Amino acid sequence: MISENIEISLNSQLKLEANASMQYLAMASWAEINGYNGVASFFYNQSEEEKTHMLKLIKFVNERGGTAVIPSLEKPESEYESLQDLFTAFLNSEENVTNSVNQIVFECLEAKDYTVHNFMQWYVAEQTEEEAIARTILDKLRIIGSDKGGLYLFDRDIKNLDVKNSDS
Ligand code: OFO
Repeated sequence: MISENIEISLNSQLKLEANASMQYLAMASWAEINGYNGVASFFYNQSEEEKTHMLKLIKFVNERGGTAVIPSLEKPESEYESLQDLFTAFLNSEENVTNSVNQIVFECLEAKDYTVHNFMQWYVAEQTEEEAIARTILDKLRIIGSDKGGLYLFDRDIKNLDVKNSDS
């Protein structure tokens, strides 16, 4: 059985994952409209991943005797100035999720709830990986700048990252 406070935190985490999923769908759509099909595929994939993160939480809360609250959807940001802008928003979103994951881990330790603490370790590892991907991509984009040929190759090559990504 989970405590009421932890149930509230897990429910707010699953809402964050749901919003991230919608946010990445909007990013995928922006990329598609702007001719970056590789980037679009990266974000469609990310959106699916976040949905699975949300589902994992829903099932866990229900299995532990709590009640998962299915959240309403917030309208995501759908305008971006550039790929740099898009991936900066991606990193910010992931950092936001990481902060929330860390906060729950802290609450678990305080409440001595080692079951939820153990469950959350999967999210800790996942966030480390996703933030690293976001930073690597931003580093590459910084080197490319506004070079059109570079952006074309970047869009083509992000598919390789995509494959690695879809394993998680
Ligand atoms: Fe990357 O947000 Fe889920 O965990």
